[in-house]
Amino acid sequence: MICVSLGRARHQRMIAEHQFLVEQGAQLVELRLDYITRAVNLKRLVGDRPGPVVLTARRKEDGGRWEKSEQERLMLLRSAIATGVEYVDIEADVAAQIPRYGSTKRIISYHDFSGTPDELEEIHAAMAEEDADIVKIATMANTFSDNVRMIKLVQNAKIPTIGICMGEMGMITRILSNRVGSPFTYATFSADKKLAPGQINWKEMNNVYHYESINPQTSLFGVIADPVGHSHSPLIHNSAFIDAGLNARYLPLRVPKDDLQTFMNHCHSIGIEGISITIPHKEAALDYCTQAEASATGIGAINTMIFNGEERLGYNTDYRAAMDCIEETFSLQRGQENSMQGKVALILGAGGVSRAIAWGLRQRKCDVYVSSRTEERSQLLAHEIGCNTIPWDQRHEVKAHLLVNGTPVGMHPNVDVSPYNMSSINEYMVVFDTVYNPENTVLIKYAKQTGARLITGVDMFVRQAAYQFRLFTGQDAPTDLMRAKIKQATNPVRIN
Ligand code: SKM
Repeated sequence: MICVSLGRARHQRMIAEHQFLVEQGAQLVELRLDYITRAVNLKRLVGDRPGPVVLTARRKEDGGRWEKSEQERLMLLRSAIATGVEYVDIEADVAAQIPRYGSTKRIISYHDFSGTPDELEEIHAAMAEEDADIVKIATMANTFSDNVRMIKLVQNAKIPTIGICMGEMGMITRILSNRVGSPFTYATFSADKKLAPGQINWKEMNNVYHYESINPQTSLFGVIADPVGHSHSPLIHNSAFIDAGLNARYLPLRVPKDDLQTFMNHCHSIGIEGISITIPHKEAALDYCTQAEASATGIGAINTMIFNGEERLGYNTDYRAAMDCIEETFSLQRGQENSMQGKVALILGAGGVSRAIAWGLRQRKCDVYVSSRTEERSQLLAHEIGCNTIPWDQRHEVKAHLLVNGTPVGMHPNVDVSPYNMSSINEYMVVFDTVYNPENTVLIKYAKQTGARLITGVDMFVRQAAYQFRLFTGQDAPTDLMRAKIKQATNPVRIN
């Protein structure tokens, strides 16, 4: 079950949104009384409620907005119980002052906005002693292992427990609540109204993650990145899993650069079977592979890892996807050696994706120039892969058949910039922008205006994800659906 948190300043708005949520199918709604700016009128708020509620009035130190006295707050919680609401959320340190009464269930809660304490089990045990029907612990995740500790706590608890790690890093604990045996999870009503850090929108929980049907048998995959919120991989992989009728889910896994080792140590213990890998981990992740395909070793980076017992298998589906796009656009035979001989490519950027494309083009005997704003990075890439470099301010001087943007220039939210001038693009060129959000970058617009042939980031993104889907599931991906989903998400609807 999902409990949708609602916090509005006015009774009328709270009541209306509660009604709306119930009409939309919400089974449980948390009314945050601390958001109401006037005196709380419980009779008005819940007297004629459309569905079950959790009532709470959160103090400032617990991330709430309660401004009045503590005495008034405790009175309000006692009154909430007296009105017979389904649940009241009471912080562990005041639980003894609020007696059980009637059929109202007690959620005994604990919040820590700075971290996940070492003594999690002891805190949980003390909370369970407070006449709890449900224990709820919400702490900030600072490393991936905080999620793992929280998940284990919930799985081993003798009393119904909701264990949530807050922040982007803790999102998986919210999505996996059902799987690990929590009575419910929390989600926000609208994306712009997050009542706790890392809270996921209710619609997204249903439409992207299909929360209600996640269970202990669900296979888990995900994307590791830092940050991870911008990634559309969860959207397209989850759509594909659901379309294929698979009991599998794909999670956003925020893993900071220096937390990769911790992630690798623990991901198996929570059942993750395979991952996509993006910035900043593509190069470092290769070192964790027990085996990697030859192209991945040649490139020096992977974007996919499959966990198979003790084995960690590395793949680079960016490379395969980019080469498919290029070979198709130049009408070349797939995988043929020398197929790009006599052609010149200019690659902007020297990160993971540029590396994969440069390597693939060199295999096909293309004459490759790499240009990066950080000269040392392009020098290193050129040295390792065997290609040329050109200083960033001279990039327009290369007469290229193929221009590739492997930089994030033009990516959301800085969508008004291009890494290359329109005056240097001509109709005989192929312009390949690896940025997929938005699809229609300024560079792609320039290419369209000049009549150049195009490869967009969406073309490549869908193909690399389709290869990943095959590695994850052994089945062919529903590519049309994946393309439709990503296009919907990255091409804003124009209202005339
Ligand atoms: O190579 C891909 C990766 O598989 C996923 C991704 C994303 O989720 O944004 C981007 C690319 O790096």
